[in-house]
Amino acid sequence: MFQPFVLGDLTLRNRIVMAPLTRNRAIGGGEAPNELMAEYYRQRAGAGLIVSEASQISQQGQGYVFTPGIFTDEQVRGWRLVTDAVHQAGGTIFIQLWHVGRVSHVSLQPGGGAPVAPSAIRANTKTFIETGFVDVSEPRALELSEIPGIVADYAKAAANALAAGFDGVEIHAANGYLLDQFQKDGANHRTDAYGGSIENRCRLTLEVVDAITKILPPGRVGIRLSPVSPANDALDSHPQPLFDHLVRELSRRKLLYIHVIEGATGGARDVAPFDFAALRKSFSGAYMANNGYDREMAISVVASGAADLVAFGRPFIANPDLVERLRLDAPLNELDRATLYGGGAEGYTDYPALEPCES
Ligand code: 8OZ
Repeated sequence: MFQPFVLGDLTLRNRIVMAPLTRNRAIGGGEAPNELMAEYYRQRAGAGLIVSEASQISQQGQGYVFTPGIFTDEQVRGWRLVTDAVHQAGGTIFIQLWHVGRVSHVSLQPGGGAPVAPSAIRANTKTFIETGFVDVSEPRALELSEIPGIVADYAKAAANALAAGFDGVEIHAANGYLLDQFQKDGANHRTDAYGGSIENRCRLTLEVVDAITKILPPGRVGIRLSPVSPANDALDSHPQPLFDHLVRELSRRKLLYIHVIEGATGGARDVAPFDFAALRKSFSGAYMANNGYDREMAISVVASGAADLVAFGRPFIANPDLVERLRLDAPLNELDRATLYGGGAEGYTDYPALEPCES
């Protein structure tokens, strides 16, 4: 786990990944990353790979206040601060490309309009806006004619990611956001080419993959999936055949990795039966395991060959030097939940690293 790992044409310093983590620090206007964010990521460059916090590909794709975007020139310039800082520290960083779909609020949408979704079904979930936590707004179903524009927004965001200096991109197709809403029959009741059969429900995700892999080689593109997670109220009645199909199609397209949330996001690993090993078996690229791993579980999943990479989320928030702490089996700092979302440096860049040993 602590040895370099060859991922496609990249050599990572170890197999430990910093998972994407929403922190809402793009507070200076225009949802652009800033020096504070660059410092936060620089501190965590000891990870084999950093996957950035989810970053909206368009204004329509934003669902929470102060999350960074990757669709304006100002945002690209802000991300350049981050990628330069991580690269100077010897790290590797991908950006996670995000469209929230129905998990949004009118106050964040262009012209104060309704958030968009595969179907006009409101999710039973909350978001946070400037005034605090609120129910998400009633969405409207996307017109068939609007879908090519969303695919084009993903492609433009991928081109922007290259311009900002990222080593690759991760497509966020998990946690009940737009692509997962299309994938899962609990949120997708469409009767056109994007609804109904498994093939139709995976169509948008695969169109996004195909558009992005015209901008970057597939060996620089990963994807995040959460087959059985109830996050943001998107569930499927038969997740195994759905995700077996999707992963076979991703394998055909030679994507770099699948990043799999095993169980309920940030919760129970055994929330529903699912054969994750079957996904690994049908995928030609790397398997990145995520969800509730500790040191022992991570070492064992890598040693058994069940995963190539292990992503840690919350432990990376409180432990900028997480890799070093895991290597030494040193104690971990505790997470402060009050400073997770929004605010400034407190609870963001002020978690201490281990004191260097005297030698
Ligand atoms: C926590 C808060 C807001 C968004 C996800 C992007 O669950 C998120 C997210 C997590 O994937």
